[in-house]
This record gives sequence, structure tokens and C-alpha cells, in this order.
Amino acid sequence: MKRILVTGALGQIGSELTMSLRERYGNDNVIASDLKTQPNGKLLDSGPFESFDCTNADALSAIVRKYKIETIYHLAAILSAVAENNPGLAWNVNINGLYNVLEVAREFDCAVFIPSSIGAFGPSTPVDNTPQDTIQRPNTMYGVTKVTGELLCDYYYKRFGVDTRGVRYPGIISNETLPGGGTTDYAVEIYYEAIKNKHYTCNLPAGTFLDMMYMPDAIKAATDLMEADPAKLIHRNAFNVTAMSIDPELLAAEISKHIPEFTIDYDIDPVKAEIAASWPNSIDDLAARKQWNWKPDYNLATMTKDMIEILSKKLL
Ligand code: NAD
Ligand code: AKB
Repeated sequence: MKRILVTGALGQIGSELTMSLRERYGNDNVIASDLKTQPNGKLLDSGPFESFDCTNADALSAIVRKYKIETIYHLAAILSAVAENNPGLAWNVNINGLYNVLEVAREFDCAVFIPSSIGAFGPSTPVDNTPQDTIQRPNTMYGVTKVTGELLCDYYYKRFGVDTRGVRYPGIISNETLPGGGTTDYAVEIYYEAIKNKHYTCNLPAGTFLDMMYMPDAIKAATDLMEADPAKLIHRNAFNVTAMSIDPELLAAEISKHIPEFTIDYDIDPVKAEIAASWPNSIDDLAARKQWNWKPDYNLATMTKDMIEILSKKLL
């Protein structure tokens, strides 16, 4: 039976990944943790929760020791738009927090899952069908921390044998917890606004193609990779994974099939637009498909149907 620690468990991905891990490995074996102190009822009622700052190495080490942790899903991070506004905070959390996780994993022999991002690519990366191995010269602080994280994780695997594994997530679309300050947040907000107000003002320009994925696939990617046969993993940090490449117009058109009155207009956020313009239009996830049988279950149509059904019950 695995003993698991999830950092950043109150975030967009952590809140759903923790519940899924608890179903899989048993409630008491999955310790949720976050800097925030107030978990929602479901997370708190279903298993242990600890509040600590991942940049505090002693606090992290005490939790790993206390619960005899074997695997860490390290999700605590600062996302792209917030990172551009506060680069020092992003460096501290995304790099020093990760360093603490890797050190504690080395000491206590833990496996580590750490998400990278399409943000690890930059303006000189090939934009279409971006290969697994390619130029990575991001020009955002988020991207700098993500590339550094990928390299650090590879280093800890090669140098110390720490079982580090990661994916480069695209924008994640979900209906449980709102996203935490990223460039792709529009793709979640659009569904909430479509249901509440039948209208959405988008902060990225029409024609901004980015990879996206529905949360159930994001969870599947994390758990499948952590359970994959290590002998088959040529890459470790980090695998391109994607489910769809879409722009605001395509997303709006799909929503309109369910809500015909829905309209979209644009009020561009220049910081987010610049970040998005530096990321790929679409990435190639063949390495993940070959090495650990990655395959998404949802496309734009099936995700949109599900999002609208779930959010209509939640919001109306
Ligand atoms: P989020 O912002 O929703 O959640 C991050 C959580 O980390 C928050 O609950 C926050 O309170 C916590 N946190 C922040 N600083 C902390 C600290 N010092 N100590 C402990 N906890 C701290 O983020 P998310 O969307 O769930 O992302 C999780 C991971 O996945 C991140 O590494 C992110 O870069 C990556 N990722 C996310 C997406 C996406 O679209 N959501 C896409 C690509 C990669
Ligand atoms: C962000 O926009 O910052 C994240 C990501 C794609 O890494 N959603």
C-alpha cells in the first residue's frame, strides 16, 4: 500500500487528484497538504490534511517522516500569469519548494511526480506539433522555473536514483476548483460565464491556439505515469501530453451547440496574450503514447458536453 503526500492539494489539480488517489489507494494513505489552511469539506472529511509551506524544508521533512511517505505528488506552484507579476515568489516556490521536495525524496527514498507545462517552451520552439525533445528557451519566469524543474528532476534521477517522473500539462479544464492564475484560465472561465450569463469576454485573442485537456485525463496521466514500468521510460521529466488544440473561437462554437444564445467578445490582457503567443499551438505526445500508453479519453465535444452538464447542476 502506497503512502502518498500531495502538495498544493487545494489547487485546481490537487483538489481532484487527491480525491482520486484516495479512492485508489485508501483515504488514510493520501495526505493532502497546502499553504492554505482551509480545505473544503470533501477533502477534510475524507482523509488527513496538513498545512505547511513547501519552501520550509524542515516542515516538509517532518510531514514525510510523520506519515512514512513513499510518493510525493508535488503540485504546489505559482502559475504563469501570477508568476509574471511576482517573479521572485515564483522562483522561491517553484524552485526552492521543488528542491526541498527532491532533497526529502532523496533522504526518505520517495518517488516524485511533478508537473511541468507547455509553458516550458518559448518563442523559438517549433510552434506546431512541438516535439518531445526540442528547443526550450522560455521568456517567462514560469517557463524558466518549469525548465529548471525538468532539469533538476532529471538530475536527481540520474545522480541519486530518485524516481522522478513528470508531464508537460497543457491548460487543464475542470469544474471543481477554479484555476489559480494561469494564462489558460479563460478556457475554464468561459464555461462558468456561458452558463451564468450566456456571454464571455475573453482575455486572449481569437486565433490563439493552445493545447488543453479535461481534468479526468490530467488525473489519468499523473497516475498512469507513476504506475508505468520504469524500464520502459526513456524520458522521465517531462512527457508532452495533450488532448486537443483549440482557440477561443472553436471553444465558443462548441459551447454554442449546447447554449445557442451564447456570445463571446474580446478584451485582451496584454500580459497573458504575450505569454500565450510564446507557447506552442499544439504539441506532439507520441513519446508518452509509446512509453506508457498515454491516450486521452476526452476531446472538445465530449468534454464540453460533460462540463455543461456538471456546471449547469452546480450553478443554476
Ligand atoms: P493552483 O494554483 O490551482 O494550485 C497550487 C496550490 O499550491 C494552491 O492551492 C496554493 O495554495 C499552493 N501553494 C502555493 N504556494 C505554496 C507553498 N509555498 N507551499 C505549499 N503550497 C503552496 O495550481 P494547479 O493548476 O493545480 O497546478 C498544479 C501544478 O500543475 C503546478 O505545478 C502547475 O504549474 C502545473 N500545471 C498546471 C496546469 C493547469 O492548467 N492547471 C497546466 C500545466 C501545469
Ligand atoms: C498556466 O496557464 O499557467 C497553466 C499552464 C498551462 O501551465 N495553466
